[in-house]
Formats: sequence, structure tokens, C-alpha cells
Amino acid sequence: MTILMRLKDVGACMKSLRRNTQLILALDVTDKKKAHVISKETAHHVDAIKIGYPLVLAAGLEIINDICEFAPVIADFKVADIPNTDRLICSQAFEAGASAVIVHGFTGNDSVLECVKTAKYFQGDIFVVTEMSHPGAVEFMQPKALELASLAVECKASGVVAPATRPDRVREIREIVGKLTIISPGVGAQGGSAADAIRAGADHVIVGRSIYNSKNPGIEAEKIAKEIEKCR
Ligand code: NUP
Repeated sequence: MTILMRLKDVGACMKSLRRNTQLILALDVTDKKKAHVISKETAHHVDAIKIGYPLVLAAGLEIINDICEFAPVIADFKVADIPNTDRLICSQAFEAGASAVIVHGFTGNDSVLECVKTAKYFQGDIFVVTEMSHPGAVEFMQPKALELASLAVECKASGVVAPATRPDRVREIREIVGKLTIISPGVGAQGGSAADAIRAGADHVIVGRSIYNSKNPGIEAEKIAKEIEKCR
């Protein structure tokens, strides 16, 4: 199938990341039907839906095209390979209907530049991981996180991923990335607070388990969106 045909197929997808509720849902469920139901219930309260390996491996890449009817999709593939392979991976994600792809920066300038070039071709966005939100990130990522943030700026990425579990780090990363978009995971299940991350300079928080494991994902998403609204 040609790229143009595929682009036509995904014409119904929402393409640009909104900045309305500042909430991004991490849809890490592995049941296709559940993914649809949760997306529909939360769509009004989220600016985007992030889909990663758990759902794509369970439901197939086409799930991106399904979910982008509800909200722009960020493909969390944490791309980390040689430039040619990065281009192939990013192209697959954008052709499937993703608005943005998350990539690692530790592979270096050439790899990140290739991802950004590919995103530009599809009019999409690239977010570069700086310091991850889990405790193990302090071992190897934290010492290099600010350099990874600078690399994202140099490579003209759209934004970076920074840890809501460490708002001070979000603040430091904001100083380096300037106007770039910061998306910040680690709220709820990992212990971070949405309000603290936004106050520290995040544009959006990413929330998974607290929403999709709750009895009523729509109400939970609305609650977090209201918490964010209050601290603006
Ligand atoms: O540093 C990161 N931390 C993190 O949790 C980078 C990520 N991409 N994520 C992702 O955000 C993680 O893979 C999951 O999809 C989501 C957080 O989910 P939860 O902890 O709110 O359930």
C-alpha cells in the first residue's frame, strides 16, 4: 500500500495535539473492546490518548486508526535504533494515524534528527524522553537528562517527556527546552501529582492506571482535568 493511500485512509484522524484539559490518557489496556469503551468515555476530558506496546501488540497497529477517532494518538514506541530503522518505525506509526511518536534521545543526534525529519514529512510531532519517571531512571538517565533535553531542542523536536514524579526536574528541564511542549507521566499510580507537575512547567500530564483501572474512567479523567484547571 502506498503512503498516500494510507494517509487518505487515516484522513478521519484528529491530527494536532490540543491544549485544552492538559490531560493525556495512557491507554495501556490489552483488550481492544475495553480500549474503545475507555476512549469513548474519556474523550471529552483528554487532549490526546497515548498508545504503547501493550495495546498495539495485543490489538495490532490498526488500533491507532480506531482510537484516533476519539482523540489525537501519541505512539509511545520509545524509538531507539539506528536512523534508518527509526525512520521505518516512525513512518509505520504516522501512517497508522498517530499524531506524535515518543523516541529516546540516548541514541544520539543522527537518530533523533531522522525521527524529526520523518515526523515533518507526515506533519506529526516527536517527543524525546529526557528522564523517565520510575526510580531506576536515576541510575543512568538522570545524569544525562539535561543534555537529552538540549538535544531535543537542537534537533527541533516538538517536545520532551519529563517525570511528574520529580517536579523539580520538570522545572529544570523547562528552563532548557523553553517553549517546547513537556508531557509528563508518573501521576497517580507512580505517586506524582498532576497539579505539581503542571505548576512545575509541564504542558500536559500523562495518566494511565488511575484512569483505566477506575470504576468509571470518564469521571476519573474529569476529576484530574478539574484538578489541573484549578491550578492554572
Ligand atoms: O518516563 C516515563 N514514564 C512513564 O510512565 C515515560 C513513559 N512513556 N511512561 C509511560 O506513561 C508508561 O509507559 C505508561 O504508559 C504511562 C504511565 O502510566 P501510569 O503509571 O499512569 O499507569
